[in-house]
Amino acid sequence: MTDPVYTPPKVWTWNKDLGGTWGSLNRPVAGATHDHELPVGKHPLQLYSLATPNGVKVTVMLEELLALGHSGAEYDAHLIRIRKGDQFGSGFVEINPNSKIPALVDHSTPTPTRVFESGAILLYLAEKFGTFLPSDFTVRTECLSWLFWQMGSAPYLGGGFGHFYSYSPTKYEYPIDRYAMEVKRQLDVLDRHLADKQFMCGDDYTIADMAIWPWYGALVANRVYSAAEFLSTHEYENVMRWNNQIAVRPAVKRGRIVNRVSGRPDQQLHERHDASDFETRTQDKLEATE
Ligand SMILES: N[C@@H](CCC(=O)N[C@@H](CS)C(=O)NCC(=O)O)C(=O)O
Repeated sequence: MTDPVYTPPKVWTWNKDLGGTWGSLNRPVAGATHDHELPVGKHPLQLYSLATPNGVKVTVMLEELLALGHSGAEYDAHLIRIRKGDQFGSGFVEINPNSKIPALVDHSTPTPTRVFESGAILLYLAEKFGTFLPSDFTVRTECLSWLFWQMGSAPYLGGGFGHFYSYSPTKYEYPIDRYAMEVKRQLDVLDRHLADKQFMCGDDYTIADMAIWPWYGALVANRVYSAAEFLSTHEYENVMRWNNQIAVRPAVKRGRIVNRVSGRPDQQLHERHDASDFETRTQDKLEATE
C-alpha cells in the first residue's frame, strides 16, 4: 500500500490530538506541567526511573556495584510513571530539565548532585566507584566510543523503529522500512564487533555492555516491540550469544525488574528501597498478602 501523501504547511502548529501512545502526552514545549515534590529515601543514591531500556541500564549498574561490595551504591528507586506524565512534575524537571527517565540524585556529595541522561549516569557511577570502565587510556577510549555509540544509535531503534512499528496509531511503510533498515545495520555493526570479543570492550563486562544490552539484547530476545521475527534477529548470532551471557548475571536479573510495572508479577518490583525488597516486595508477593 502506498502511504497517503502529506504536504507540510508553511508553519507547523501543535495538533493536540496526535493520537497513539505518546501523542497526547508529549508537547512541543519543555518545563513542568504541575507541582510535585519528589520523595527522598534513606540511601545515598536516589533514582527516579522506570524499567524501560534506558532505566534498566542504571538499575543493572547499581545492582552490579552492590554485588561487588560497594555499599555506597545503596539506592532508593522511585517509580516515575511516564505514561501518566510524572516526568513533567516540578520536582522531576528540577533534576532533569529534559523530562525523561532515568534521573539520579547523589546525596553523598557536599551538596546533592543531579545526573540525567543514562549514559552520563553510567559514566558518573563508573568514575565514582572506579569500576566497570577500563583504566587503560586506549581501552577506556574504545569503551566510551561504544557507550556514546549506544546513546546516538538507540533513538533510531526506539524513537524511530519502535515508534513507527509499535506505537504509531497507523502503520506507514516508509518510516518502518527506513528504520528497520537502520536497526538491522546497527545489529550488524554489533554482530561483527562481537565476533571475536566476549564483551563490547573485550574480556571485561563494562558500562558499554550495560548501555547496549537493555536495547539490543532485548531486541534479539524479543522483549521490545515484538519485532524479533520481523527483523530476523536470530541471524545476529554473536549478538544472541552476548545477550544470553549477560542475561544470566544475577545483578542483571535483579536490575531489570526494578521499577518494572508490566509483565509477570514476580518480575515487577515497583519500587526498591532495600536489598530485601527482591525477596519480599515483588508484585506476586504483595498481591498474595492483600
Ligand atoms: N537519552 C535519554 C533518553 C531517555 C528517554 O528517552 N526516556 C524515555 C523512556 S525510555 C522517557 O522518559 N520518555 C518520556 C517522554 O518522552 O515523555 C537517556 O538515555 O537517558
